[in-house]
Amino acid sequence: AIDWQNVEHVTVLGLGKSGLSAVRFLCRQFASRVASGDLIVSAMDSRPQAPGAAQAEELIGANHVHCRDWLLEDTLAADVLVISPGIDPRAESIELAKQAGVIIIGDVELFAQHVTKPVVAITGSNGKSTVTRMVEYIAQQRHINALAAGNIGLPVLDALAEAADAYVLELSSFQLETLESLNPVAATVLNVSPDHLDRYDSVADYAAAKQRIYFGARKLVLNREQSNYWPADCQASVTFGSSSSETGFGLKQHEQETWITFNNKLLIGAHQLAVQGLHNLLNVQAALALAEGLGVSVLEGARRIAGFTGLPHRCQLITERDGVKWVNDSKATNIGATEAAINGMRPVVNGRLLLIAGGVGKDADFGLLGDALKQVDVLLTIGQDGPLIGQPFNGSRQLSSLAEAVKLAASLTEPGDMVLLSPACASFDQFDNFEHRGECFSQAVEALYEQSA
Ligand code: UMA
Ligand code: ADP
Repeated sequence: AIDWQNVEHVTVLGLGKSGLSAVRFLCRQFASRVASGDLIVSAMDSRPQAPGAAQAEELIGANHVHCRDWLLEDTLAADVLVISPGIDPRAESIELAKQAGVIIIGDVELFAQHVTKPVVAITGSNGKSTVTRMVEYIAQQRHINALAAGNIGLPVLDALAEAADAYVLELSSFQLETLESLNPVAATVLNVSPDHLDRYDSVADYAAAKQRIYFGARKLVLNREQSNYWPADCQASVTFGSSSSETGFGLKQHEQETWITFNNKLLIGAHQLAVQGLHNLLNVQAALALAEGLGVSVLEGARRIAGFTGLPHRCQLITERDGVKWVNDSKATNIGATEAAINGMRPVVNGRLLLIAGGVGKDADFGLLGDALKQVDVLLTIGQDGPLIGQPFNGSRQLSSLAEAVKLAASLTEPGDMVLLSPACASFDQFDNFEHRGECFSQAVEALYEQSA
């Protein structure tokens, strides 16, 4: 842990959500030292109009907030650099400062060094937010005041200031890169599929960042289908997966229904759950295993999770009109998520499956989507990398906007069909974020039916 007595100057890099929460935390934790000038807190952001600059100025003074690119002299002037997840620690000015003895830390490691309540930690390429909310839900149903935080939206250092019995953290690979001392009561890497290859050299590097979540974990929740990503020591572990299994969580067919099993005994049937798709059965398994780390037995957790209805923008049924289902899976920002959506949805479509995909591909190899696309009948693409997705598909169409794609889809549908927005891409070429993209989709669908009404 940092010996704060010997720290005179800490600089927060990035003034988005995490950076601002770090400034707030430092001002709260070291109030008297900051007030007396004994500890200097400064902050920088390379955007001229950083979102958190005004609030940071109120907290630490305008003379300590700088909105410009940082230089080596800036990073070397600090004893501690608190870097935002969106900032790559391998940047030269940060790497050289580290070599010179400056401590490089992220907001989650700062949280870890100060938290006193149990923490459940969740990472993975897909399903993080869903499983985080599931664990929070199970715990809250049991009157444990659990608070979800991290990549899901509430910065962990802001969560620390709120009353909670336990924290359920969604952690991105970026946040894990600088994490060492979280020591969670339970932790999982849900799955690894290629993502963020614009920041990592290889999938192995990306997976290695994710595996840091297991440091000091009391209970490891492991995906049986990806044992290549298990840590070297996994004694205190429980596994989950889609196969049947003597121990841990599995799946089994029973009276024409798919059931989740625990230690090979039927636990809860897919028909008893409000969430849809095979991927959500795996999410439920992981959530039950993690909630046990907070003292909720598997049997009780299974009873509680039945009422969990899922999150917006994740395989969410928007409307069913004239026998056509419109499904918003805007949160699918990588290939793995879109694959899961296609595999999860195909069995529940009687007619044809129309897919709308595309956006910013983050250097992904879309050839990997080929097998899943075989289950798609009509492919409409949008955005910067739409053509890359459409290339191998016979007769795909690239549209200039999501609204145009919705219109064309509507003209092609027949009763029994499903139109699925599952982009396999980030959204920022045409939208503010994935929520904005999902809302635009819903609005475009609503507009269709308003016109025809
Ligand atoms: N910045 C610089 N220089 C850089 C890069 C960024 O100055 O080289 C500045 C930007 O100008 C901006 C600030 O840093 O003002 C943004 O920081 P950030 O990108 O680290 O984002 P935050 O606003 O702090 O939000 C972060 C997470 N974002 C990222 O990891 C990119 C949020 O996850 C998270 O909810 C939030 O912390 C609270 O913990 C979002 C995300 O997109 C949802 N995550 C990625 C994902 O899920 O795929 C990892
Ligand atoms: P994350 O927080 O990791 O992005 P979300 O729960 O928000 O995960 O879901 C993101 C996308 O991944 C959605 O499109 C969702 O349908 C899909 N998804 C959810 N769980 C899984 C899973 N276990 N495996 C693959 N895809 C999943």
